[in-house]
Amino acid sequence: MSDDPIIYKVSDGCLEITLNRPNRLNSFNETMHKAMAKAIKLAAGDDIRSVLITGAGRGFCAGQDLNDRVFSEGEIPDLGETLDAYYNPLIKNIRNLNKPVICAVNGVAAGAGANIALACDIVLAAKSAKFIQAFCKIGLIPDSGGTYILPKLIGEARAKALMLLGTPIMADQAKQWGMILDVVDDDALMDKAREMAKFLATQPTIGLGLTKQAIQAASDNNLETHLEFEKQCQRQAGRSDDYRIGVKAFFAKQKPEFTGQ
Ligand code: T3D
Repeated sequence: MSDDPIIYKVSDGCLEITLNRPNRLNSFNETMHKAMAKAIKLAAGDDIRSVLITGAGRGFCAGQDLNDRVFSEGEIPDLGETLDAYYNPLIKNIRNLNKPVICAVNGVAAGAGANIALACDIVLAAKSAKFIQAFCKIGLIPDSGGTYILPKLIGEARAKALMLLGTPIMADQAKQWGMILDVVDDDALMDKAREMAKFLATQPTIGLGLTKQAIQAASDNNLETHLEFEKQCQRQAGRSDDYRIGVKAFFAKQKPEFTGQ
């Protein structure tokens, strides 16, 4: 396998991104952050209609590479800088991307690694995978959108317990709590994730992107505001080629051949 910290390939409209520092459980250093930013930028292209993120080796991602966080006596770091430069833009790019992002959690997902996975739209995990809000073990707070997204997924009580205790949660339990969509046998994970990503890449991309944005906006809106937002989204969806294609195919009793436009 390549030595690049991020490997990406495009096939059939799907961009597959692999975090690739397996000896460090795919934890992020600056080089990897920069490569990831480049890969995610590609996702915005018209030719990409779904994104799949996974990790190489036995882990998904162990968050920040702590080798870069060994400080000399008296040195006081500003971790806000890394969040500004890398983690926050990554989370915003995943959430703002107007197309579905699948995460295949192939192994342990810890610290920012867990929260990057949870920021994705559909999370599948290998049976052996676990999620750890490891931040409390080193005196930090959960970042990468964790304190925003996790309580929405599993409720405040469970989110607080995971984040204050740093207890690992296995994939099966994560599914049971509604944190992820599904658990797959380890050796079947990538086939299942790729199949889903390929399917999504054949679907009406504009409509799916707007659906994602509407769901994400819902909990911050009141009903009035949100109905208005849905109306604007529906207006936009109604102007897409895929809407016309979908309706035409319905009456012709044929499978629609969506173009993503
Ligand atoms: O700093 C900022 O800019 C702010 C942003 C912060 C975001 C964050 O993500 S902070 C949280 C950082 N991550 C962690 O605290 C997790 C640290 N890792 C672990 O707790 C454990 O490694 C795991 C629970 C993830 C997995 O445990 P296990 O027993 O399966 O594996 P291991 O033996 O601990 O790790 C395997 C190797 O990966 C090992 O290297 P070695 O001994 O074989 O040479 C280990 O040191 C390395 N590794 C794992 N995680 C990291 C790491 N190396 C650097 N940084 C890591 N985060």
